[in-house]
Amino acid sequence: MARNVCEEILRVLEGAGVTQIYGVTGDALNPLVDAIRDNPRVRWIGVRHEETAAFAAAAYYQITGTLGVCAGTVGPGALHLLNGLYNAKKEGAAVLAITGQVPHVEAGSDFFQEVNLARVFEDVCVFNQAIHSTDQMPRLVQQAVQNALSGPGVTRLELPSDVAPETVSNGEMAHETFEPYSEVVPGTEDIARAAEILNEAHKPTILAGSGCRGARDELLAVAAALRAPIVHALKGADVMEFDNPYWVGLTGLIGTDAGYHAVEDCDALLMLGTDFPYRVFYPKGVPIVQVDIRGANLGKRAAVTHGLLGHVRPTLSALLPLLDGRADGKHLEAIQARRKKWDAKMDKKASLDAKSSHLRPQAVAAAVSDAADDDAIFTVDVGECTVWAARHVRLRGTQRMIGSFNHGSLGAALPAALGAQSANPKRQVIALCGDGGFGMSMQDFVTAVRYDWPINVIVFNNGTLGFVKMEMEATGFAEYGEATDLVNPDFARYAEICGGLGITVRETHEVEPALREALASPRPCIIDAFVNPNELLMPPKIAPAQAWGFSVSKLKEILAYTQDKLP
Ligand SMILES: Cc1ncc(C[n+]2csc(CCOP(=O)(O)OP(=O)(O)O)c2C)c(N)n1
Repeated sequence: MARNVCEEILRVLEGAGVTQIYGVTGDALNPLVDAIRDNPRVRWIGVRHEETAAFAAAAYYQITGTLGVCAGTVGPGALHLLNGLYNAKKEGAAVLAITGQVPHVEAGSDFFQEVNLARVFEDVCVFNQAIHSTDQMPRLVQQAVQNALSGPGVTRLELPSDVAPETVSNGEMAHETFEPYSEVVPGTEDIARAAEILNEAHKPTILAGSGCRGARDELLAVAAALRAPIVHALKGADVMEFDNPYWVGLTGLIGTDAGYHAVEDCDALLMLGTDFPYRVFYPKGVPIVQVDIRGANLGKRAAVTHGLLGHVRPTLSALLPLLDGRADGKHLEAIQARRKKWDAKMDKKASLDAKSSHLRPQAVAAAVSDAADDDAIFTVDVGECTVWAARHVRLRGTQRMIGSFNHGSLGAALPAALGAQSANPKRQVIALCGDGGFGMSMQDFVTAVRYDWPINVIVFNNGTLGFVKMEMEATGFAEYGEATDLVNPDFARYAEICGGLGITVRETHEVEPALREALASPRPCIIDAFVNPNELLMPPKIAPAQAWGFSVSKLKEILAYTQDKLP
């Protein structure tokens, strides 16, 4: 049966398990959506901004492991994809972007909407090709898929409007796409050297990243053998249940006291599947063993003593029988004691009956955590809301938490919620957003209404770009409301106008009933939570430069709060 170029694209994508394409159509993409109209397996998800499409496609991959696909038409439509695609690249998601292009007859003439997309997308893509002839079909599509999955990374196929509807003659040459996966185990000598270093340590600590996904049991076995606390990066937060005694918290600026000290006080560090970027939070002068499947990550952030190329799970299985460490458990106990104190402090901050005239964002985050399903998916925006999520959402090991954790883009949480919910219509999806972040993607709340996806959006409404305000204050800039204050619409009314459920929360006692109503509702929902804008973020370690930036009164506030935590 003769197919056109777009039908051939769909045939290859179906073979890779793709079930939906997120995008905004127009011009060169019209033949593609026309082909999808008649396709029973692939669905077109019409969004209201192409950036949403790219964020959603990345989340779809992160949750399902299946290629995410997004589409934007000629020129501006394609350009709108870019930030979301960078997010995919930096979060390690396999995403294919299909973009339009002007017809060949106009190429190079500065035609209406013409943009040199090959050049624009060069940096973000691992594969970036245009379909110039039907003779390239379907091999070019197959390569775009194969390259995306192999990275994982971002690829782009450009579809000029004259080529898109043409009939393909050699479609029978189509071949499968393969999901390349093999478990890589470092060589025995490498493993033995790693064991030797770790066995010497009295106070070893493990730093775990998202590369530990699927290696929970092995991670625990090695932690137990070494008597080592496990600190995690934000991207690895959902690998293990929060209350596991070895799982002591996050390090970094938004980390915890126990997480910070576990790394700072150790005499050997075992880094597992993490590219945690903040060099100042790595220990100095102690041996570091690093395991990563990306060889380029070895030694990238810290002075690594021994780097092993491998997947975390089989590497730990091979390492375990060689471990007979010297640690007597005192380091682990000391960190566990710190963690207990920290958790108690956090519990107090997040208590729903906290005696505060303001609604505390911590209390909102903790209440969301308590109310969530065991297999809930949290999507997290960037800003102070990231901190509330990191510290007060106590993941159970069966839940997922995704966000723009490496790219750090505002506005990612709502689109990621759409991508996650579209992949799992029955799983509870909760987006935790700042009012600034939500404002950047709120036009696509109506997409959840349209497709009957019961996403739950919690807006931590503090009327300001809180994190930046804090950042400016911490670095000694004068407050400048013009830049950081926000004038917001009524988000709950906005939800209703879109056809969703909207609830406003101003008082602590309103939080639980609001969550009950939202999570039980089959409609997408926005909880507009008016939280205290003056809640203090407390880094576990306050660098002197930051401390000097604070006014004396702020410094006192922090000191009162952190007590013995200053270096
Ligand atoms: C697209 C984008 N623009 C700007 C920034 C810089 N930035 C980081 S956090 C932040 C403020 C976030 O404010 P809000 O969403 O209200 O959350 P809050 O910090 O108040 O919880 C900004 C502007 C960014 N990370 N991404």
